[in-house]
Amino acid sequence: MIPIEIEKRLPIADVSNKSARSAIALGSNMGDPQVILAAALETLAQTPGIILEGKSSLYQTKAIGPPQPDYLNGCAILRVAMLPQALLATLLTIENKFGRVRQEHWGPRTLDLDLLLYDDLILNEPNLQIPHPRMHKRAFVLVPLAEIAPTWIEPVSEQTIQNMLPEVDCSDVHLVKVNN
Ligand code: PH2
Ligand code: MG
Ligand code: MG
Repeated sequence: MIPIEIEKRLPIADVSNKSARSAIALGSNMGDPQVILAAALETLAQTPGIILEGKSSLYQTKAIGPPQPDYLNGCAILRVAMLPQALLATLLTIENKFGRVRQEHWGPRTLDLDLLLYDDLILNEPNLQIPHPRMHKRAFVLVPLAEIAPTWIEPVSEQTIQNMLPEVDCSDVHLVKVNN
């Protein structure tokens, strides 16, 4: 199904020819997170219909949720020739390829890929909300995203990422690996 917001903006016949810019968050706190996030980015870059346009540094972050190891978090900017639901399905397939087993809510995971932004789209579907509904509260998302997309306007708050950053506590977000 073509999301109604996109349908309104584009004649249907054009949709498959258009590309969109999307921001995603990456996280891992099981196995070797640095190896897993590097491999996940490489997998995304190799996926048909996805161009990896940017990747942030990686940060060690204190886990939010039940007690569990620290996370390694980062963000990436993708140029995608797919609609949001297809992109979500692609991200879930990559998570599964890295052995993601859905267990505890907010519990530890080998790889988590969250869709944050898709152009200036606002989408509310049962399985997919864009912008990600909690991104504005999460320093582990805003710190890496501000590195690679500081002026992107989050369409619900209509604030740029760099303006959202001072509203969150960044004291538990520590640079581990500088983007290269
Ligand atoms: N992801 C979660 C739950 N808690 N905490 C941090 N620091 N980083 C995450 O990526 C994270 C989390 C569920 O997706
Ligand atoms: Mg997540
Ligand atoms: Mg997720």
